[in-house]
Amino acid sequence: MKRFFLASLLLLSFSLPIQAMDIQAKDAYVRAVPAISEVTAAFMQLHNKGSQDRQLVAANSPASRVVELHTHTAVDGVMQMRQVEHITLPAGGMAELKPGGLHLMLIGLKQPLKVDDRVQISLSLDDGSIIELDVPVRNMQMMQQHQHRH
Ligand SMILES: [Cu+2]
Repeated sequence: MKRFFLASLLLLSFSLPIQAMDIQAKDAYVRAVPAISEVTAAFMQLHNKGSQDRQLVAANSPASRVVELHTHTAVDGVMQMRQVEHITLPAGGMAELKPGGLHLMLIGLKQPLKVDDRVQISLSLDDGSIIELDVPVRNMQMMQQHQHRH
């Protein structure tokens, strides 16, 4: 019995990091906002290289009071933000968090975020694993102008 218990512990300690490594965040950034703003949004692609669907169930950041999972939906033809319980990361696919769609909402910013600041964001998944991200602050307007030039 004791041996079985130890074997289970070993399995657990090996399986958690492996599952977390299946999820990779790419092109993550936080939108720079005017100093008076107390909210901003974070965007990224979350790739799931695993064979099982994963759910992003929560997010936290020391930069804000709370982080909510949000999406945009059209209500009577007007796009509105809505909080969602989780964001599905399909097996072998990805969830794209982008302007006008899914995003992380940082609410109650503790200090102004300037371009090139770094924001720590941790993502909690439904299997109990946590992904720590170090995300740069970007100026969205500048990025759009940059894209037009090419
Ligand atoms: Cu939002």
